[in-house]
Amino acid sequence: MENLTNCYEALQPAVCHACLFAKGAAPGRRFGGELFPLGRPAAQRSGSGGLDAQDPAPQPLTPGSGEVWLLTRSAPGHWTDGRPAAAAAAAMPVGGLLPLFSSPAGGGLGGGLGGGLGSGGSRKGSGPSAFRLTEKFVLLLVFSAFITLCFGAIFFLPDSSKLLSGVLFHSSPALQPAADHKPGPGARAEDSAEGLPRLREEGAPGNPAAALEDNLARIRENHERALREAKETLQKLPEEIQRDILLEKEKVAQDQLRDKDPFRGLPEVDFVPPIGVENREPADEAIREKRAKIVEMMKHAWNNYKRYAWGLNELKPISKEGHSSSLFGNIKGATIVDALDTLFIMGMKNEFQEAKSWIEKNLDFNVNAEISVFEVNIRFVGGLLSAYYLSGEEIFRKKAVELGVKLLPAFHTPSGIPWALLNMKSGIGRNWPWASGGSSILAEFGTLHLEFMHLSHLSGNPIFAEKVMNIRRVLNKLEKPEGLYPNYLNPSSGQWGQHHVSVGGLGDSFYEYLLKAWLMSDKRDLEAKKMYFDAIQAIETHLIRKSSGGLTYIAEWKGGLLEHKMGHLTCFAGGMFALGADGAPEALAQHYLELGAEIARTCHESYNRTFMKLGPEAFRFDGGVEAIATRQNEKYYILRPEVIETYMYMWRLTHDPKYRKWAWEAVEALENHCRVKGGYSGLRDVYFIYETYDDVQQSFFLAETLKYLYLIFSDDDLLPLEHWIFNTEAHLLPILREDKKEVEVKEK
Ligand code: DMJ
Repeated sequence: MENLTNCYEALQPAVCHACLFAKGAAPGRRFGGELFPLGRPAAQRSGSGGLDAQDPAPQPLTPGSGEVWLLTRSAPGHWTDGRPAAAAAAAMPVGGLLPLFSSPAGGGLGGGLGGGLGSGGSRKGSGPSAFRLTEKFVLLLVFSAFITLCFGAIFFLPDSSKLLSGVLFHSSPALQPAADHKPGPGARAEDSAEGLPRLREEGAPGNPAAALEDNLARIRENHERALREAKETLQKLPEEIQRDILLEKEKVAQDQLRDKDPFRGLPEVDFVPPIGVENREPADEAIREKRAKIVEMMKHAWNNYKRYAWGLNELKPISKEGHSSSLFGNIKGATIVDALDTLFIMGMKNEFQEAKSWIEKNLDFNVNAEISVFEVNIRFVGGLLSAYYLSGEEIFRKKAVELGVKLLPAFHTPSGIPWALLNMKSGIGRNWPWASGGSSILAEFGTLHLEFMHLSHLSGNPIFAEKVMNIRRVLNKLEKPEGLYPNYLNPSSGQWGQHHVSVGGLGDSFYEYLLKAWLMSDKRDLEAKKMYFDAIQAIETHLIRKSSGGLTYIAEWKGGLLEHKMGHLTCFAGGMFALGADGAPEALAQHYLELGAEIARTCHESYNRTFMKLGPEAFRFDGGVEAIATRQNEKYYILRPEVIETYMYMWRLTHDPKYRKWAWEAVEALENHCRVKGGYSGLRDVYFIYETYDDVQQSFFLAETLKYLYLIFSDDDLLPLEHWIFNTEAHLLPILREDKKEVEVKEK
């Protein structure tokens, strides 16, 4: 505030108008005789020009908004409205150049001219005589600076040689070769405007007056463009400049990978054969048969996909054709990539080879379409990494890294929290339009960590790890309401959006990845461990409740109020609590294992209380019901894995036979209600006596549901949990040992 006062005293109102409304200035505070913000009241006093009827009312500065609001004359008799200075400046053809020279405090000469000179605005009411000597001096200074700049630009702009010859030395512009105006490869759209005066020049041979006019037009255009560009650069924050540098770096990395030699840019690695992939038959015959049944289900799903939708993303088992989801833009083959590791561990060698050769020939990421960063990461990057770690086939490593590089532009946000959606070709990202005030989603940006750490490990390039570690940094700096993580985080401000918390949709796999980051690091990532245990402690305090019928459930938290609803997605948490129990403080280890068992029981009840014996998308614990969906739009089942996933962890960690029993109930229900001639379909209503199909065989049915079922009916030495973690799409990633790295990265 002291600075503002000094500024005022030195320069007086004309110049200090902008100072008055700069960041932090108290609205309505008097400085000398001037009362008016640079908004409508001042302009109305002007008497000349004034506001057009259609002009929106200028907005006064709100305390702490940090924006400078200007009322600036853009053309005779017309006023720009009270937009932030930057926006208003951009709209000004001539006067608009002035704010370029504004002081960092947001005031300066642009504001001074806008409010004092251009308008006569607030000044005119007091008459020209009101200009003091100092003011006049300053205005003179500003004017002469502006004129000097215009003149100087003639000499320093890129085309100044032509200008000098055309204007000062009167040589004929028509003699200039037109070819030098071809836009280069890096030319931007606006550069094409450059071609315009050139054409005009060519149309005016032998007409010096027209040529002169054309040249002047060109000077004007060049001048304005140069100033626009300079203004853009000056307005960039240091972080933005830093981001541009990073973008350039990533482009170089991308170009390297696009090179003819597909393995260029990747270091050689010694592939270490994976642990626990020998596929021994279970000793118990009944279990063996059950396991064989799961393989038969996988064959039914795969063969129908192959027959009716090969190469497309998913299968429509009723219509018997391909299904494309916008989540993958026009990347193709989601089912192929998602199914790879399931095919491998089930010993479906031929199918695995078919999938591999399709990937070699057809999997293409150079697509001009918007994809979901989260979905592409968990299914495609995860699927390719897993296939590499199981088979050692280089094509999977190469494709995974290539795709990882394509996802990097999603992180070009002021905070480094990635966008949800990304155009793979342009590298332009954005967020889901429905997400709280342009926020990114916790479960999306929080579910990149495992894959990105492995991408750095396999590419020898730390950039992937840096991106996800930065996400963690941002999260750790933020205050958490009641220790909880809201589902929404704005990537521009780096602040939380709505305070909604969920262990189901929008939140779920963020918590899963904290735990697994710790486990995958061979328990060295203690920061992840702490974040995980702190988070679940807060969840237990604020979200976990017991119904009157004795069912433990995880509610959703909306700004302190509980919605007593649990999603099918939330059911993965039973497995998560049990898996993490081991790392909890001793007194709590048993507690977390029991909590996992309780969630498994509740989710089993949600299946058991339906007609189809398959669980609804969400179930409630209010209005007199427990573990039952009450809304029609929550009664569907789309072949989701989460309940079976929890059975798998509970079986592995407790060997309580009920988990195999429950898993088998699910198999029977899938066979009775979801299996159709053309594959497996989701159901629209699990409480209804007839099947109403949604006609989609989700790729995660092959990646997750069938894989977890297969593991439940296998011995524990198939993919032991001490050596592998599953990403959120059930893709396998090896634990990165400190002593014995799974893969030795060797310098080329
Ligand atoms: C899968 O794609 C993943 O498990 C994800 O984390 C959540 N949703 C689906 C399955 O329901």
